[in-house]
Amino acid sequence: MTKTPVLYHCPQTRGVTTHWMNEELGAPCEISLVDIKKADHKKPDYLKLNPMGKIPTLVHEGVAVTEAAAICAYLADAFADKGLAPSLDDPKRGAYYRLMFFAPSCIEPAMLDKFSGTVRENPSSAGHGSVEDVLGAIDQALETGPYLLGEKFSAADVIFGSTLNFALMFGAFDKKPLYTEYVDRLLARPAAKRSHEKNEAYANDLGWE
Ligand SMILES: N[C@@H](CCC(=O)N[C@@H](CS)C(=O)NCC(=O)O)C(=O)O
Repeated sequence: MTKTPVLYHCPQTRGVTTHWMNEELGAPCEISLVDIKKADHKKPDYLKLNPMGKIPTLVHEGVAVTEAAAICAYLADAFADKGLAPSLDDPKRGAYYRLMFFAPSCIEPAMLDKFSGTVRENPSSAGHGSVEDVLGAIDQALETGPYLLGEKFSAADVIFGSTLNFALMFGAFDKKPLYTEYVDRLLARPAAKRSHEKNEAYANDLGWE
């Protein structure tokens, strides 16, 4: 690892997920605040890094990584000594990838369907199927615990847990104990608490109410 990675971040956005990941790793990234309320994320220099004009973005060794799940996966591998990703020869690597990418591919669109009241006429043609199928798969992923891969916390929990937390916070999914106990376990982690405190300070620094 030569250069310091820069995490372009804004409080109260999905950037909070990657900020928490950074804290889990001992905060190796420099944080560059992007004020979404001033539309900094739509300025030409930022759009060169993230053509979607979305938060978060990571830049490392001159390469931009976008998409919160990709950033978490990238950081877990870049700082592999921190043990947040199973090693390449660990059989758990498959479950790790599956659950990490299940969050943006399936949990997030199911959450948005619930918000918008969208009922898919043909769930077979939707990548996430139906909300019921997604909830069933979440139940199965959480039934062993305490973390997705069992006893060991991983970057997959950061993405999966953050996405589930958003869905619960915004009332998309029922707050059943299987979900709330898992999310509470994650939010009680020292790194998640530190991230929360720092994000409150960032919002203050940006002059947000
Ligand atoms: N698929 C992206 C989604 C990122 C995203 O939607 N970020 C929101 C904040 S939560 C954003 O930047 N919205 C600003 C906009 O689209 O103008 C990811 O997972 O990183």
